[in-house]
Amino acid sequence: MKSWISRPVPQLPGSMPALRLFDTVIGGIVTLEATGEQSMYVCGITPYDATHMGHAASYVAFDLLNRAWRDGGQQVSYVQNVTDVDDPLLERATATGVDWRDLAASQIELFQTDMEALNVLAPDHYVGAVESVPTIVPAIERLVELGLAYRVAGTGGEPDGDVYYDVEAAGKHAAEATDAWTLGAVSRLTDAEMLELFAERGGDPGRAGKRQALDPLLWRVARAGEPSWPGGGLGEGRPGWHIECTVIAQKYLPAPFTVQGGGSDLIFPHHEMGAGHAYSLAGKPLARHFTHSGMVGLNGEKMSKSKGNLVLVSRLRADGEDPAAIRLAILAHHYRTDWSWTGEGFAEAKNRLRTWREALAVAPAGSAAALVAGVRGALSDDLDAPGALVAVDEWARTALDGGGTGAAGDAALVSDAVDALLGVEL
Ligand code: 5CA
Ligand code: ZN
Repeated sequence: MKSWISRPVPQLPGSMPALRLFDTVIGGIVTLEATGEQSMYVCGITPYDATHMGHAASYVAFDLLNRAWRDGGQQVSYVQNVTDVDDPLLERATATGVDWRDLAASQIELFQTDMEALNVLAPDHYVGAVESVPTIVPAIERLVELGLAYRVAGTGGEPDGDVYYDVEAAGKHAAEATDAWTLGAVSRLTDAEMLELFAERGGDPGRAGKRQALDPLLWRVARAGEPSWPGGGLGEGRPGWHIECTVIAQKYLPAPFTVQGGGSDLIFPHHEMGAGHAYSLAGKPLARHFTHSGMVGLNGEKMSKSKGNLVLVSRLRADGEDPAAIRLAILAHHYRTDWSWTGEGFAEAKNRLRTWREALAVAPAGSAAALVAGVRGALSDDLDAPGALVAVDEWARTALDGGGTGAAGDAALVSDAVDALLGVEL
């Protein structure tokens, strides 16, 4: 599928120090090896309510990583999916009387326009679930052949043939190797915690005929009124959610790739199961590191369509707000914290942007190099954007207090650094 267009990234003199990043799997900070080539898969939207501030925050978080890597001289391969067929999308389409394809297409378009406005660098491959069905089917067939997936007989009006991943068999199959996946390897949750989250997040622990309650769906055979695609030996149907991301990542990225990213609500079951599927298919871990961004609410409440409290990037843009200010409002929160969008927070971001722009006109001679080092230092420390903003704030205060006439070279370097590293155009 077509991706969006990235704006050019200014080249800066010098480079980013070694990057330290929080890894969910080990529950601590790791130093990323600067091998010269990095690869990242960030879970994309399910296109029915794009782009709310939670979505935006997750893509801005991983955009910081992308920019930090590039500044450190690393080549980055970046892949993002779009879950353009899944239950929530179909349910929303039915509820609103819109064709699911039109709903998906309109929300993907809106999302891409928002990403461009927010200066989020585009992935090299932007890949839909629907276009990936021909690659997903053989992967599921392979899991069945390996004895790690099984068909469930239909009961209670369900048709025969839905295919599930056998988490227990998969864990045993992999158990000899030290880097093997077993259930809980990524999320480090207890069985009780996993069960609760599985039910909340699209799993079906009570489905009759499953071997384990936590076995996730791989293939849903066709139902009347639902879209379906040819599934070879699996029969007509559509793919489950976790296998979608696994297969797309394996097709376009090395194994293992460097970082699997997404919001913290994806740790379980999505990234847990994806890691399992990948190990079963390739005999190698999916990714070296798993990193997750925090959840965004509105005025202290979880942002959700049902509560009617979504803050949409497109709505703010339509109101004439500057996307650079939206991006700054997001960057004021460390990517791993949960936070709330507030009017005051947005007002602060707009003030900050104004101050920075005013300061550029009076940039003190010789001030830029230290500012660039300060921003790099903060970002290399687990993408500490709030720390980077403070560094620019301090530079701006000094500039404005100095009352000088401004040094063009320093103004240009500060402006380039804020653009290249933070994605904010002054
Ligand atoms: N299509 C799947 C991923 S394969 C999906 O989760 N789509 S989504 O549209 O629900 O979310 C897209 C991304 O935004 C995910 O990384 C998710 O974790 C993140 N996200 C969703 N809601 C929020 C929120 N309220 N705050 C922060 N991040 C969020
Ligand atoms: Zn995903």
